[in-house]
Amino acid sequence: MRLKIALVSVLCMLLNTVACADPLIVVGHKNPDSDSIFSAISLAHLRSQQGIAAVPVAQGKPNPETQFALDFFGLEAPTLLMKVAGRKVALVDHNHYAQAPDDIRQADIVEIIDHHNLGGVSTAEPIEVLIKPVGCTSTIIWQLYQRANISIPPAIAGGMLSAILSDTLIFRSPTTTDQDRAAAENLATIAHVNDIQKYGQSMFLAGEADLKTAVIHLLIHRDLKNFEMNDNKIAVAQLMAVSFDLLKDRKEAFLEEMRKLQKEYAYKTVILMLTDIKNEGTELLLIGKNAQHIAQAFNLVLKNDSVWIPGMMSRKKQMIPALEKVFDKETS
Ligand SMILES: [Mn+2]
Repeated sequence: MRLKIALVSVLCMLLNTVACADPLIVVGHKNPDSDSIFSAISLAHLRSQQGIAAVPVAQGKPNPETQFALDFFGLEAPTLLMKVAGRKVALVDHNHYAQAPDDIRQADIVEIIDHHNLGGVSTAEPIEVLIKPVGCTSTIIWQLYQRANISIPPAIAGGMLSAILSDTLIFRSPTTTDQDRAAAENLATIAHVNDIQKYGQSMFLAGEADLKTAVIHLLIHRDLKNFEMNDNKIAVAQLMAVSFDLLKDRKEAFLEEMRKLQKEYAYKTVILMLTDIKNEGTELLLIGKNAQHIAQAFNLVLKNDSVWIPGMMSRKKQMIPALEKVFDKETS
């Protein structure tokens, strides 16, 4: 098997055929998190092992948490690539146009592997799509490795483990499934991580090391996602921390930056979820005319542009569905 792949690559180099020269681009969402980075790395490796030339790319630099994991396991960050027109592309960890490269409509999407709601991507040809309601895209990719009976290099396994711990908040998020736990345990064994909890905590701490000092503008964009709901443009950012005070202390500065963002990009609503990992809840900061309606959707009242929602941990599973309902009744 290995020999066959090596031969194929040598042939590719000699012939330099179009198919070989134009590898599959594997890309995660904008403002990439650990899952977007490690899903791209792990899927590109899997496809390469299966004889499909593939390269992982990212639409942004790794955040401090992801960089910690890359360094810990000795992996390189994927190359930055914002333009994909004319290329063959696999989308991982997203399937919304708003989160894909800007010129994605001029690209040839050939595959989607994700764990988010279907977001309206359409294609001219039938493609491979695998979307599952699990806690992390890396869990789905782990299952693909199992099915293909292809072994995962320890470093990549460590990256995939980090993605699962990040997305599931070390299995605390309501998005966590038994499949995520099974994948994480196996990946930890491959990556020689003896204590999953301990590793996860050191990763989160590394991720929040600069919450006190980082420029507010950069912090908000660290995990900001764009959504279109009923023709309304919405931004929902999320920052989470074990040391929650580091976030709360900067609330006024966050709100000021959110007002700027709303004006600059004509958002109907800008939302920032400040999630307290230890006490399991979210301080929701809301800017927009319908901010009070959003608070009411949770039977709460907005005060000073913010509201504390106990138990709120997941943008995907808790926040976005609630917003969809509010915006269903909202005109643009
Ligand atoms: Mn993810």
